[in-house]
Amino acid sequence: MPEATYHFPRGFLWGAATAAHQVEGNTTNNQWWKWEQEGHTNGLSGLACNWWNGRWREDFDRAAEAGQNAHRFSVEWSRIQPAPDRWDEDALERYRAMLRGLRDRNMTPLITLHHFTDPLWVYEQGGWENDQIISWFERFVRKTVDALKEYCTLWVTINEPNIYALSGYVGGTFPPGVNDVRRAMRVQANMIRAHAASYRAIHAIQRESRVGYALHYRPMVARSWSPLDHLMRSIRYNGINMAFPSAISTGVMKSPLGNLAIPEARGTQDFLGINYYSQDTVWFDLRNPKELFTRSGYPSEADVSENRFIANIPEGFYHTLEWAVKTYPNLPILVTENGVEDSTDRLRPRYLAQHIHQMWRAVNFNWPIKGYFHWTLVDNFEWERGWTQRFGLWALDPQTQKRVKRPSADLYAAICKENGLSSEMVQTYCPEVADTLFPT
Ligand code: IFM
Repeated sequence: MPEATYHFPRGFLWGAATAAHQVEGNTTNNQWWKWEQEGHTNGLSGLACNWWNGRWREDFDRAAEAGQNAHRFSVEWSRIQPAPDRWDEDALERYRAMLRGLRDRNMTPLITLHHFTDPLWVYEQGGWENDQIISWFERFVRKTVDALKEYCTLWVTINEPNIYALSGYVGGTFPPGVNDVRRAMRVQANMIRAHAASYRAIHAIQRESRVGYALHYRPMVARSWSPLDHLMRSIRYNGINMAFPSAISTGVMKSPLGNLAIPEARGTQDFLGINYYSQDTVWFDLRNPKELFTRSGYPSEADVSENRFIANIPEGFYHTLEWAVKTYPNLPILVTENGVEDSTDRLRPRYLAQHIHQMWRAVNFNWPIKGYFHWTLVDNFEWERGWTQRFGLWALDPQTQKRVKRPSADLYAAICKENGLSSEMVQTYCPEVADTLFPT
């Protein structure tokens, strides 16, 4: 194997991504907490990583010592605005302290304003199906950005709006646990409108801000040559991926149920946030009307994670970045999430190295990829899957709050510190892919 290093451009952002409900603990005033108490999840978020009581400090230390120069976290709407007519200034002060904590550690913050959770008062009035959400959310965004603007210029308005809408209103695994494509599309339409309003609001408050959203993008291939499988692939691909991108490109939201004009959305992004985990194989399934007769899975030979939640398909990451750059030429791209569930760290080192390698290939075409945020720093609460999936560079025992470093944390630290991936790193942490990543 040749000795070599794949370097990234100077100033590249390397960090991890987290979300309030998954790390803070005791976020009792949102719909997810309620959903957990009703028994819909595999365990309870409880104290999570106990960040609300200050454990973010030691985790930020871990990240900084591991060479990370950026961090993405979300603020919890239900803490900042616990009731429609009440703002919690102490909550905002805690987020300011976290931002100062990042600044003290020379880490660039990226704040997500909505990451799957809604205050109960919003949920009880219909959540994102209620058209009033656009002004509710904009008001919350104004208040929050105004309070935090001293420390942050990078904003993600909404994380994975497609997953929020489809898991809550088609798959039924997220609250409110519904199966109705029409309602899912209404939710996405309101998310687009709220994103557009927030985009303008943030720019009005902070001229130098850079605002985007984080798209969970799923590249897809048809399972066979059959025209029906190809048709299903196209329906599913557009249904899952395209609502936001189409609205932002053209002002028209594309949906399997028809198109909807949302002209104010056009052009409302300064960067595209991409969350990539895996690629799906899609086929026609008469028994699945719930998902418009489409079904997806992974090939039987795929390199899958311990719960088969993710297949390690690094080329899919490259195709994702290629799609992004072709769809929005010259628009900066941030990889806002990428990672794998793996409690034993059997797969993660090669998953990480192979995905960084694909991102390096993309960067070499001068595609404007500006940073990478690994999901995630410390094991945290994985929504309906609870604690059964472990995405952390550090393992967490939620009972004792003890953190234990996984080997991948050292690999990622080496990558961040070098601003690149070397053959030596691969040889040390995942020699099984050395020949494919560094061919002779
Ligand atoms: O934990 C989630 C995150 O909240 C959103 N993107 C996918 C991650 C892994 O499941």
